[in-house]
Amino acid sequence: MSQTSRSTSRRARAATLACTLALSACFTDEGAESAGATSGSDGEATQGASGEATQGASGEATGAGPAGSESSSSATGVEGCTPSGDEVCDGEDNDCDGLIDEPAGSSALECGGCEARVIGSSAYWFCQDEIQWEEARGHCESLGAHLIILNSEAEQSEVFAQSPIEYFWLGLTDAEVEGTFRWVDGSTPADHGFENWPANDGNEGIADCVYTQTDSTAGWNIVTCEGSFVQWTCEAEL
Ligand SMILES: [Ca+2]
Ligand SMILES: [Ca+2]
Ligand SMILES: [Ca+2]
Ligand SMILES: [Ca+2]
Repeated sequence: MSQTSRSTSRRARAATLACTLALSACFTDEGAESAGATSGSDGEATQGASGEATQGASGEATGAGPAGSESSSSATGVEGCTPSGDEVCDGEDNDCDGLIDEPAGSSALECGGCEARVIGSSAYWFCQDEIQWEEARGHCESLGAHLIILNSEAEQSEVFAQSPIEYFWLGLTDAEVEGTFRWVDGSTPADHGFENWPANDGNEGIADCVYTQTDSTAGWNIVTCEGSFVQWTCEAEL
Protein backbone atom coordinates (compact mmCIF):
# COMPACT_ATOMS: atom_id res chain seq x y z
CA MET A 1 0.00 0.00 0.00
CA SER A 2 2.69 2.47 0.99
CA GLN A 3 4.56 1.78 -2.22
CA THR A 4 1.43 2.44 -4.18
CA SER A 5 0.76 5.70 -2.39
CA ARG A 6 4.36 6.74 -2.83
CA SER A 7 4.22 6.08 -6.53
CA THR A 8 0.89 7.85 -6.75
CA SER A 9 2.27 10.91 -5.04
CA ARG A 10 5.41 10.76 -7.16
CA ARG A 11 3.20 10.75 -10.22
CA ALA A 12 1.26 13.66 -8.79
CA ARG A 13 4.45 15.59 -8.16
CA ALA A 14 5.73 14.79 -11.60
CA ALA A 15 2.44 15.95 -13.11
CA THR A 16 2.67 19.16 -11.11
CA LEU A 17 6.21 19.61 -12.33
CA ALA A 18 5.14 19.14 -15.92
CA CYS A 19 2.40 21.72 -15.38
CA THR A 20 4.80 24.14 -13.75
CA LEU A 21 7.37 23.78 -16.43
CA ALA A 22 5.28 23.79 -19.55
CA LEU A 23 1.71 24.87 -19.71
CA SER A 24 1.12 23.16 -23.03
CA ALA A 25 2.60 19.92 -21.67
CA CYS A 26 0.33 20.36 -18.67
CA PHE A 27 -2.80 20.31 -20.78
CA THR A 28 -1.52 17.43 -22.87
CA ASP A 29 -0.56 15.39 -19.81
CA GLU A 30 -3.77 16.14 -17.99
CA GLY A 31 -5.74 15.14 -21.04
CA ALA A 32 -3.82 11.91 -21.29
CA GLU A 33 -4.11 11.29 -17.56
CA SER A 34 -7.81 11.79 -17.42
CA ALA A 35 -8.39 9.78 -20.59
CA GLY A 36 -6.37 6.97 -19.01
CA ALA A 37 -8.22 7.28 -15.74
CA THR A 38 -11.58 7.17 -17.46
CA SER A 39 -10.87 4.08 -19.50
CA GLY A 40 -9.20 2.54 -16.43
CA SER A 41 -12.21 3.05 -14.23
CA ASP A 42 -14.56 1.83 -16.92
CA GLY A 43 -12.53 -1.35 -17.09
CA GLU A 44 -12.56 -1.64 -13.32
CA ALA A 45 -16.27 -1.07 -13.14
CA THR A 46 -16.90 -3.94 -15.53
CA GLN A 47 -14.56 -6.34 -13.79
CA GLY A 48 -15.55 -5.08 -10.36
CA ALA A 49 -19.24 -5.53 -11.05
CA SER A 50 -18.97 -9.24 -11.80
CA GLY A 51 -16.35 -9.86 -9.12
CA GLU A 52 -18.18 -8.01 -6.37
CA ALA A 53 -21.55 -9.42 -7.40
CA THR A 54 -20.30 -12.95 -6.80
CA GLN A 55 -19.11 -12.01 -3.34
CA GLY A 56 -22.16 -9.84 -2.76
CA ALA A 57 -20.27 -7.33 -0.62
CA SER A 58 -21.97 -4.01 -1.20
CA GLY A 59 -19.49 -2.26 1.14
CA GLU A 60 -16.58 -3.34 -1.01
CA ALA A 61 -18.41 -2.28 -4.13
CA THR A 62 -18.59 1.27 -2.78
CA GLY A 63 -14.82 1.45 -2.48
CA ALA A 64 -14.15 -0.53 -5.64
CA GLY A 65 -13.29 2.54 -7.73
CA PRO A 66 -10.09 3.81 -6.13
CA ALA A 67 -9.04 0.53 -4.51
CA GLY A 68 -9.58 -1.35 -7.75
CA SER A 69 -7.59 1.17 -9.75
CA GLU A 70 -4.61 0.96 -7.42
CA SER A 71 -4.38 -2.79 -7.34
CA SER A 72 -4.82 -2.87 -11.08
CA SER A 73 -1.84 -0.60 -11.67
CA SER A 74 0.26 -2.71 -9.27
CA ALA A 75 -0.74 -5.85 -11.11
CA THR A 76 0.37 -4.52 -14.49
CA GLY A 77 3.94 -4.01 -13.24
CA VAL A 78 5.99 -2.06 -10.72
CA GLU A 79 4.67 1.48 -11.00
CA GLY A 80 3.60 0.77 -14.57
CA CYS A 81 7.17 0.74 -15.90
CA THR A 82 9.01 -1.79 -18.06
CA PRO A 83 12.70 -2.49 -17.37
CA SER A 84 13.41 -2.77 -21.09
CA GLY A 85 11.26 0.26 -21.91
CA ASP A 86 12.48 3.50 -23.43
CA GLU A 87 12.42 6.60 -21.28
CA VAL A 88 10.15 9.19 -22.86
CA CYS A 89 9.00 12.65 -21.78
CA ASP A 90 5.85 11.95 -19.79
CA GLY A 91 6.57 12.67 -16.11
CA GLU A 92 6.87 8.91 -15.47
CA ASP A 93 9.73 6.49 -14.88
CA ASN A 94 9.28 4.34 -17.99
CA ASP A 95 12.32 2.06 -17.56
CA CYS A 96 12.05 1.38 -13.79
CA ASP A 97 15.43 2.91 -12.87
CA GLY A 98 13.96 5.32 -10.32
CA LEU A 99 14.66 8.39 -12.48
CA ILE A 100 12.02 10.35 -14.34
CA ASP A 101 12.56 11.68 -17.86
CA GLU A 102 16.29 11.07 -17.68
CA PRO A 103 18.51 10.99 -20.77
CA ALA A 104 18.25 7.83 -22.83
CA GLY A 105 21.82 6.56 -23.07
CA SER A 106 24.00 9.15 -24.75
CA SER A 107 21.03 11.02 -26.22
CA ALA A 108 19.78 14.13 -24.45
CA LEU A 109 16.10 14.26 -23.57
CA GLU A 110 14.28 17.58 -23.70
CA CYS A 111 11.27 17.54 -21.48
CA GLY A 112 9.17 20.03 -19.53
CA GLY A 113 11.63 22.90 -19.86
CA CYS A 114 14.63 20.75 -18.89
CA GLU A 115 17.33 19.25 -21.05
CA ALA A 116 18.61 16.02 -19.55
CA ARG A 117 21.97 14.66 -20.64
CA VAL A 118 24.69 12.36 -19.37
CA ILE A 119 28.04 13.96 -18.62
CA GLY A 120 30.72 11.69 -17.17
CA SER A 121 29.16 9.37 -14.61
CA SER A 122 26.03 11.40 -13.82
CA ALA A 123 22.80 12.41 -15.50
CA TYR A 124 21.99 16.12 -15.32
CA TRP A 125 18.76 17.98 -15.97
CA PHE A 126 19.39 21.59 -17.00
CA CYS A 127 16.12 23.39 -16.35
CA GLN A 128 15.11 26.76 -17.62
CA ASP A 129 12.64 28.38 -15.27
CA GLU A 130 13.95 30.79 -12.71
CA ILE A 131 12.66 29.60 -9.37
CA GLN A 132 13.57 29.70 -5.68
CA TRP A 133 16.15 27.29 -4.28
CA GLU A 134 13.73 25.17 -2.21
CA GLU A 135 11.37 24.76 -5.12
CA ALA A 136 14.25 23.67 -7.34
CA ARG A 137 15.35 21.16 -4.70
CA GLY A 138 11.83 19.71 -4.58
CA HIS A 139 11.63 19.41 -8.37
CA CYS A 140 14.95 17.56 -8.46
CA GLU A 141 13.74 15.13 -5.80
CA SER A 142 10.54 14.50 -7.74
CA LEU A 143 12.72 13.41 -10.69
CA GLY A 144 14.53 10.92 -8.45
CA ALA A 145 17.57 13.23 -8.45
CA HIS A 146 19.05 16.04 -6.32
CA LEU A 147 20.26 19.57 -6.93
CA ILE A 148 23.67 19.41 -8.55
CA ILE A 149 26.68 18.64 -6.36
CA LEU A 150 30.03 19.73 -7.79
CA ASN A 151 32.36 17.09 -6.35
CA SER A 152 35.48 18.10 -8.25
CA GLU A 153 36.96 20.65 -10.56
CA ALA A 154 36.79 18.07 -13.35
CA GLU A 155 33.04 17.67 -12.88
CA GLN A 156 32.58 21.44 -12.77
CA SER A 157 34.57 21.96 -15.99
CA GLU A 158 32.65 19.29 -17.88
CA VAL A 159 29.29 20.57 -16.68
CA PHE A 160 30.16 24.19 -17.40
CA ALA A 161 31.36 23.26 -20.88
CA GLN A 162 28.17 21.38 -21.74
CA SER A 163 25.50 23.29 -19.84
CA PRO A 164 22.85 24.88 -22.06
CA ILE A 165 22.05 27.36 -19.26
CA GLU A 166 24.34 30.02 -17.85
CA TYR A 167 23.32 30.57 -14.22
CA PHE A 168 21.91 27.84 -11.98
CA TRP A 169 21.39 26.85 -8.37
CA LEU A 170 23.85 24.49 -6.74
CA GLY A 171 22.72 22.02 -4.08
CA LEU A 172 24.79 23.93 -1.54
CA THR A 173 23.47 25.86 1.47
CA ASP A 174 24.35 26.97 5.00
CA ALA A 175 20.71 27.29 6.05
CA GLU A 176 21.19 24.70 8.81
CA VAL A 177 24.36 26.04 10.47
CA GLU A 178 25.31 29.58 9.51
CA GLY A 179 28.73 29.62 7.89
CA THR A 180 28.93 25.84 7.34
CA PHE A 181 28.03 25.14 3.74
CA ARG A 182 26.83 21.63 3.03
CA TRP A 183 25.86 19.96 -0.19
CA VAL A 184 22.39 18.43 -0.21
CA ASP A 185 23.91 14.99 0.50
CA GLY A 186 25.32 16.32 3.80
CA SER A 187 28.95 16.54 2.64
CA THR A 188 30.95 19.77 2.63
CA PRO A 189 33.11 21.15 -0.19
CA ALA A 190 36.13 20.46 2.05
CA ASP A 191 35.17 16.76 2.14
CA HIS A 192 35.76 16.66 -1.61
CA GLY A 193 38.76 18.99 -1.61
CA PHE A 194 37.04 21.28 -4.08
CA GLU A 195 35.44 24.68 -3.70
CA ASN A 196 35.14 27.66 -5.96
CA TRP A 197 34.40 30.71 -3.86
CA PRO A 198 35.53 33.95 -5.46
CA ALA A 199 38.48 35.61 -3.76
CA ASN A 200 36.51 38.74 -2.98
CA ASP A 201 33.36 37.00 -1.73
CA GLY A 202 31.59 39.43 0.55
CA ASN A 203 28.07 38.17 0.13
CA GLU A 204 27.79 36.04 3.30
CA GLY A 205 25.53 37.03 6.17
CA ILE A 206 21.91 36.07 6.13
CA ALA A 207 22.03 34.71 2.58
CA ASP A 208 22.18 30.92 2.61
CA CYS A 209 21.94 29.53 -0.92
CA VAL A 210 24.49 29.27 -3.68
CA TYR A 211 24.31 29.56 -7.44
CA THR A 212 27.03 29.46 -10.04
CA GLN A 213 27.68 30.96 -13.40
CA THR A 214 29.11 28.64 -16.05
CA ASP A 215 32.18 30.81 -16.21
CA SER A 216 34.57 29.24 -13.74
CA THR A 217 36.32 32.55 -13.13
CA ALA A 218 33.12 33.99 -11.63
CA GLY A 219 32.99 31.47 -8.78
CA TRP A 220 30.07 30.40 -6.64
CA ASN A 221 27.81 33.13 -5.37
CA ILE A 222 25.92 33.17 -2.06
CA VAL A 223 22.51 34.79 -2.32
CA THR A 224 19.14 34.67 -0.64
CA CYS A 225 17.32 31.36 -1.11
CA GLU A 226 14.16 33.28 -1.94
CA GLY A 227 15.70 34.80 -5.04
CA SER A 228 14.26 33.49 -8.27
CA PHE A 229 16.62 34.87 -10.82
CA VAL A 230 18.62 31.79 -11.77
CA GLN A 231 17.80 28.47 -13.38
CA TRP A 232 18.45 25.08 -11.82
CA THR A 233 20.32 21.86 -12.47
CA CYS A 234 19.60 18.43 -11.03
CA GLU A 235 21.99 15.49 -10.89
CA ALA A 236 21.72 11.76 -10.38
CA GLU A 237 24.81 9.56 -10.16
CA LEU A 238 24.59 6.66 -12.61
CA1 LIG B 1 13.65 6.23 -15.81
CA1 LIG C 1 9.49 9.30 -18.65
CA1 LIG D 1 28.37 15.49 -8.73
CA1 LIG E 1 24.45 32.11 5.36
